Amino acid sequence: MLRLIAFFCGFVTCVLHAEVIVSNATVRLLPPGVPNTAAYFSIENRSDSNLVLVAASADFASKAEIHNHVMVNNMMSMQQQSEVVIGPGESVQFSPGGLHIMLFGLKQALHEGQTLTFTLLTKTQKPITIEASVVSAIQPSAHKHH
Ligand SMILES: [Cu+2]
Repeated sequence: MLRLIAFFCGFVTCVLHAEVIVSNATVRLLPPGVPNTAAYFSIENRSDSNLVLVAASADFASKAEIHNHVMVNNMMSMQQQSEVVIGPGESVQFSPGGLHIMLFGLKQALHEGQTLTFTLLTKTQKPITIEASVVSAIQPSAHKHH
């Protein structure tokens, strides 16, 4: 019985000590034939030290990069980020028009509602595995041909 209690305590402690919370993870579904897409999510750092994201990887794409949209000569363009720093207690949104995980060279066709897994690599902490669902970008209904 004691052993059972110890097991449960260990489990609860583990859950309470989750230091990085990722929510609303999605991968954008684009029309067939579009080779690249992007992933979005919110990430919260509940630890008491900086969380530094340095890279991303995904089995279903040939290359994954951390990108941000920046203004260059009055033009919006995307740039790879060498690191994204999330301070203790801070949350960062990866969302359309801002930070995102760029996924180059999809190796498979994606389907609405499918779950995909990708990984964020950090400077000092363990890699963060993220499960994201595939959702289509909101498109004007006039563009649908059914
Ligand atoms: Cu990008």
